[in-house]
Amino acid sequence: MKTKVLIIGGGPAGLLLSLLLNKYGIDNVVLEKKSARHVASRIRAGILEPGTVKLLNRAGVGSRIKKEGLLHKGFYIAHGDKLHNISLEKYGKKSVTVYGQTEVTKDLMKKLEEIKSNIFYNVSNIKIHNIGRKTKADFLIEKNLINISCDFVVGCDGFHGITKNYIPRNIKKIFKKEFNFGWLGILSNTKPISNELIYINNKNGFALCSMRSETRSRYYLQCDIDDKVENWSDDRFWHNLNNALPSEIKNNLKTGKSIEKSIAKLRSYVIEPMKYKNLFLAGDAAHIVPPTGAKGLNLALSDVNILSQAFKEYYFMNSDIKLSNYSDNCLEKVWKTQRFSTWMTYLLHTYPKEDTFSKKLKQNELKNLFYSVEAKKILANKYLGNF
Ligand code: FAS
Ligand code: PHB
Repeated sequence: MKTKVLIIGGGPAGLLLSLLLNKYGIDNVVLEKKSARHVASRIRAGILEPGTVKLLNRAGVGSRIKKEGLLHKGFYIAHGDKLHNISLEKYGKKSVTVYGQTEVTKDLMKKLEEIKSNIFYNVSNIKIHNIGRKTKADFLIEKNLINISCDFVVGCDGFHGITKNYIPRNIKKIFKKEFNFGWLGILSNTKPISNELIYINNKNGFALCSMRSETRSRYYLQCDIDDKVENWSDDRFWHNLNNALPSEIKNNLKTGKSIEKSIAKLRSYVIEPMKYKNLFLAGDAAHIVPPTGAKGLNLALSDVNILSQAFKEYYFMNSDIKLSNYSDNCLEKVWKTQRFSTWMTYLLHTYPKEDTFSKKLKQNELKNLFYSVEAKKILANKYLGNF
């Protein structure tokens, strides 16, 4: 087999890259280790920045987002039993769209199937050879060993992927931070408590009231780093969430059976560079941000946008300038996003062993945020993806 761009990983980054390259007429193959069913069932992010919606539209997968996505003109921050509205429309002149990553993935998979793109699922044992020139890979599907040669390899294989391992140790620099708490998330077919997201910081820590539709809610509670889902019955979750809610809305909470419950670890992680010879990293394969700022998916698709344009210029304008600058261009936005997501996480979570001085500082920062137009403008624009 032969292709121009070999994409390792068929999550949102890999699928969107494949779709954009197909659109430009650039031959590519996606190798995904899980089944299509598994990939389409993952529950992850929920917020699309306006730039991401525009990009998905350009890729030809925007129609369901337009029909089913919920336009949100702002969100709330609850602190000290008060709700404070942060208007995205007033301070950032745009809105975000609530539309689950699961649905984005399904839309990408459907479109790629329609155009009969080359995606191999249930792939194992991928080995990449000769990074730099005459690059090829071999992999197993069931027990068949398949060999493929390519011009470029793109690692869209997420945090636990293999592609980053092909950047030599003496070249690669890893920056990481583990947060000593996690997010316990629940999905329920219940009417969301509010028509906009509510980020909560209270004495027990962080909580988030989000949604996937007008009849499906997504809630999160801050939990201990080593907590287990089995420690959390639905009743315990609803009881703790209710405690976290500001008094004025407690009675609006509709509880019900969870249809998904999971704990996500919070971490920040960046690999530099995101390129080595003809190997590129995009999305979670290169960086992880804490989900507080709703950035992970949006940042992953931003990398793909930059990389797809670079491939287009390479193949059709015979210019490798954008490919050469890919890593620097992405890392500029990656670190701004890390800064924003880390700040949102600091502001809204209770850190174990946090001293009283830091707590006072945080309360003052929140107070400044609620009463300063400038601070709201900055928050609204970063939340919209305008860094
Ligand atoms: P992904 O991890 O989605 O996809 C990588 C793909 O590569 C997977 O399909 C995997 O099976 C495949 N793969 C891995 N190793 C492979 C190998 N060796 N060979 C072939 N394929 C391989 N972001 C937000 O904005 N908001 C959120 O609330 C949020 N919640 C999250 C919750 C969890 C539990 C996790 C893990 C992430 C969350 N994120 C959130 C971030 C998430 O949405 C990512 O940013 C997004 O999935 C990134 O997409 P990809 O880069 O495609 O990586
Ligand atoms: C979600 O709905 O999953 C979600 C929303 C906003 C965030 C994080 C997660 O900041």
